[in-house]
Amino acid sequence: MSTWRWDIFCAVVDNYGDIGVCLRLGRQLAREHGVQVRLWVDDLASYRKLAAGEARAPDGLTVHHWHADLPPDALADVVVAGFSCRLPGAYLDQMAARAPRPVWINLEYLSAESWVEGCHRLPSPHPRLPLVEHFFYPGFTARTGGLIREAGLLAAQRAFRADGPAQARCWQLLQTPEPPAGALRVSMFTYESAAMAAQLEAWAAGSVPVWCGVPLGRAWRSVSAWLGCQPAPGALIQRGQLSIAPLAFVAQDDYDRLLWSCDLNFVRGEDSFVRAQWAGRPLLWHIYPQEEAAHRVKLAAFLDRYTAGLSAEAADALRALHIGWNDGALSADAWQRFEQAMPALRAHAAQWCEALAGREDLAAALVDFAKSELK
Ligand code: TRH
Repeated sequence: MSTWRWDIFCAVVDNYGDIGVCLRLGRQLAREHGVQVRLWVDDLASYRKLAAGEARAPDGLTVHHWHADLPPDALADVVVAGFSCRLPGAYLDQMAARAPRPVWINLEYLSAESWVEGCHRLPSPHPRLPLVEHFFYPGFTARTGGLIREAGLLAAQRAFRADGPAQARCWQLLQTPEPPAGALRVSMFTYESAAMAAQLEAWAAGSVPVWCGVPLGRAWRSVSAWLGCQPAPGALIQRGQLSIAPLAFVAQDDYDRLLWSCDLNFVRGEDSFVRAQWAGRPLLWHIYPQEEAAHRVKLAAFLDRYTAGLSAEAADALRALHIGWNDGALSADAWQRFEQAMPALRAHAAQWCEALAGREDLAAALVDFAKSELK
């Protein structure tokens, strides 16, 4: 469908997840489905941060600054509103005047909650214009839109894990020495957390060496408050059994490689949370906090799905660490229990990843849906 044109709109609310998801999707549509994609983002700086180091966008993808007067033309066959952002009125008018009318998709936030299946692909007519928007939900089951997963992702991961020089390049880009041999490797990409100090203390006082790599940013603020200093990338700070490495922020593909290199990944938001699942290793999800604690329901729904098939001890340990982290109050034995469950959690994470990889990915599901609407 190389003659197809897609417009993806991305309004950056905060942080990097909005552009992270839209960019990944745009890239994959261009690379694997041969469609022409224009990605309209209202904050180009956030795009540049994630794309840094990449030679260029793949053929078929162009990235544009979305501001009040743009885009000038509604030419696309398929229009995706990232995270259901509001499309400009003039653009909607042009969509309505176009024949045939474009397929209009509101790409929603990822949730493991079961109601998502009932809302996935639901149409909603525009109140004024002859247009229909469709709600499209990413998710974990066959009755949702699936997750972003590029072709060859798991093969690339296996190749990387067997490739010493590629691993060395990755540490170089992260501006840190390779972690000490034998240490448990943890990446820490969370928000600020009241639980951070208890977590770091548990590692420092533990029985095994732990290396914790922390990308500069929000998690780093909590880590540096605990350390009482502000070291730059390249430093390795020792506290008991714990070594802490500040990491440079790298391009998305290199962040994937960091996740592949670690035994345990602390992640957040939406995109890093999904990428940690593709890494096939244990993870801790620091969910994006929402009004009226709505995120707790979302977290519980994910934990219910994710823990199916785990032993009761491993499931309880996983839950305790997640709830402690997200509530900002880690119980005294939360880490020890998690650590004991690590072998079971590791085997489970690999199985979870394989099982998810057997489902249709989000880009393919979007293309199938658009085809069925355009026919
Ligand atoms: O940054 P996030 O917290 O993003 C979001 C936004 O807050 C958004 O408003 C909210 O709706 C959403 O979460 C749920 O977390 P996320 O989604 O994990 O996005 C981070 C992106 O940053 C992801 O694409 C990976 C990328 N990244 C890099 O490219 N390089 C890096 O070095 C690191 C640490 C991350």
